[in-house]
Amino acid sequence: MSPETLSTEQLRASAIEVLRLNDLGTMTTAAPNLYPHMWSWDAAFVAIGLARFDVPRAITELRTLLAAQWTTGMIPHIVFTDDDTGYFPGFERWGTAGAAALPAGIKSSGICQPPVHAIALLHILDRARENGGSDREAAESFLAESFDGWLAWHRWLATVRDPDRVGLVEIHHGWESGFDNSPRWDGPYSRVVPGAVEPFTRRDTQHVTDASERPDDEEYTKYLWLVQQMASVGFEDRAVQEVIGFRVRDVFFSGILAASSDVLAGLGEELGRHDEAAELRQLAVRFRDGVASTVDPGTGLARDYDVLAEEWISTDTVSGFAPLVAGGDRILLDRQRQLLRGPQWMGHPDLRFPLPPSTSPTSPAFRPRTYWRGPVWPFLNLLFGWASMRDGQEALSSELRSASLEQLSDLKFAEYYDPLTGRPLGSFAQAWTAAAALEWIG
Ligand code: 2M8
Repeated sequence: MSPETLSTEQLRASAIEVLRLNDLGTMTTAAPNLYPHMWSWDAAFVAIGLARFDVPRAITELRTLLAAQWTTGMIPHIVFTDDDTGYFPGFERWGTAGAAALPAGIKSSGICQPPVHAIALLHILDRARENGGSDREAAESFLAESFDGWLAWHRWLATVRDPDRVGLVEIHHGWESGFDNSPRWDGPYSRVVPGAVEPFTRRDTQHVTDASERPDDEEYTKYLWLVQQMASVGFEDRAVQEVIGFRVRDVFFSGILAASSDVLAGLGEELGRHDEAAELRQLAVRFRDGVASTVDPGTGLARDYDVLAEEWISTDTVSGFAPLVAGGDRILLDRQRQLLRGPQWMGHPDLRFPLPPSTSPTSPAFRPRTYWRGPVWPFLNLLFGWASMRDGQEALSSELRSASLEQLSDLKFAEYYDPLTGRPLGSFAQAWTAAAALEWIG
């Protein structure tokens, strides 16, 4: 259906229906079949969407996630529901049951995902304050109740995952980046040599039209080997760093930590937590500088760093725009915006919609239908839109908004889209895609 014939109200109603469909009461599944559990950064985007029509439910989403926080401060990347049969690897296979830092009664994975949560909390507060009354009261009391949890999360990332204080977050699995099989990780994964991995049966390939949209079995073997390595030391932070075969400084994760730390600092100031707010502002500066330090002067894109191979990772992927998320230096950001709108990215002549693909169509690594190797991810566009508004770049935000609304008017709420044909791919009724639609509608 074209956007002319589809009313905003229809799009909104369908997006709400998707969030209701995925709602298990106190958590939202990332997708009905492919992802029947709660994912950390999905939950944050879901909360942004929920806040557009149900502030108390949005608060519940973040509260559920925070209840799974490990005693170290880490927020796990998956919080499992009791029905553990639909997804692989489930709780049993993760082997986190024996981890000393897992809170009692919680079933979770043993790794994390990018910290978009403070940004979600800010959205909830903004909506609640517009609504006033009990929404406002609930959101403000949730802020007071949860601030220390988010603070512990940011502190854990800044210490355990940046021990050398370089302003870049170290990850130990492609899943931690959220960009699972991006060309960013081809180099590091090529050096992961799996030992004996227990036999496994995947479930993900049953829920997509074409299995080649997903990572292959060889990739999965490496993913599971890394999980086994972590489990072998009980997911203890220091020991994991010693044994793990994948250590990468993730620039996009770091950009999110910078942006989110600034937001959390602002919320801390509201609560009169001035020392903690000052600490968070310093973190924001450290990670913003860290991100800026990775920019390749030739390409203008930010880069990841492979700690074990001691080398920069240069790929034409959307993570190269981490400075736009982190904020900061005007000259750098102006140059990045120009690049983003240029012919390698949003301005590429073959694109169905002018939206950034996960890998540039001009890159030899570009695969238009394969997961994180080329498709457009709607939730990422929302993140870039938010950062643009924060930096007073209304024109860019509005370009992203109108193209996104057009893309999402197919009402499939797909996990990702083919950038060239606009075809919806991966899971349909994906929760964070519906949430992005709701937030774009406003
Ligand atoms: C995808 O990742 C999971 C593993 O965490 C998977 O493929 O099984 C990624 O797109 C990730 O970014 C996302 O959070 C998750 C749920 O939507 O799916």
